[in-house]
Amino acid sequence: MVNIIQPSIFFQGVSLKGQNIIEKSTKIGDYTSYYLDSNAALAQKNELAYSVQCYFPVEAGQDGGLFWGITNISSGLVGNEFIFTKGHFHAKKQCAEYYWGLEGEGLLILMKEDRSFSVEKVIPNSLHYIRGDQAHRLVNTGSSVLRVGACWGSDAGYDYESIQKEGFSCRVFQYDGNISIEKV
Ligand code: PAN
Ligand code: ZN
Repeated sequence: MVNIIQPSIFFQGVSLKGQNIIEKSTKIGDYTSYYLDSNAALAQKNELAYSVQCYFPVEAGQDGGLFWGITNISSGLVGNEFIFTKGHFHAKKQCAEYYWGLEGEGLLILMKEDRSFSVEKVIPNSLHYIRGDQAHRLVNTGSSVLRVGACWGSDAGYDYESIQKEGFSCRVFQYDGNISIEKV
């Protein structure tokens, strides 16, 4: 008799449910200094900025494994700046990642170490290949939650430090109802 293993992880709409799904929430107050208007960020410190549901089937750092996640970014502004993820480089610069749009609308900022950047529109069913040498940040420019799927190597690791210190060379604002993408 072959024992058929029943699936233990399911999509519920655009959410991931099941065994071993880890959820992590980040409030605006967890990264106030990342926003241009850090005082506005402080005033909104208790607001949820984004949550991530992750599936880590192997240990972090293990060569050749894959991690999977869904990021849910709140809609809204901090001052005039749209809410975004912290963003990071991968510790291993050869490790790429896929993002894809599930719900809502936003922008993916991709920045190389020389601070040159490109901006991709994220919409439902859009697929985004992030090269290993590109820092990546999602910005919710829409009026509802932006949900984005991700798949990356378990050995990729994270380098948040350079973004924390230097920031991204591109910021996205709203002025008079218009989206303004600015080089900084
Ligand atoms: C994603 C990100 C997720 C949250 O799973 O970790 O969107 O963004 P920050 O990690 O920048 O806070 C990913 O890119 N993993 O590699
Ligand atoms: Zn990543």
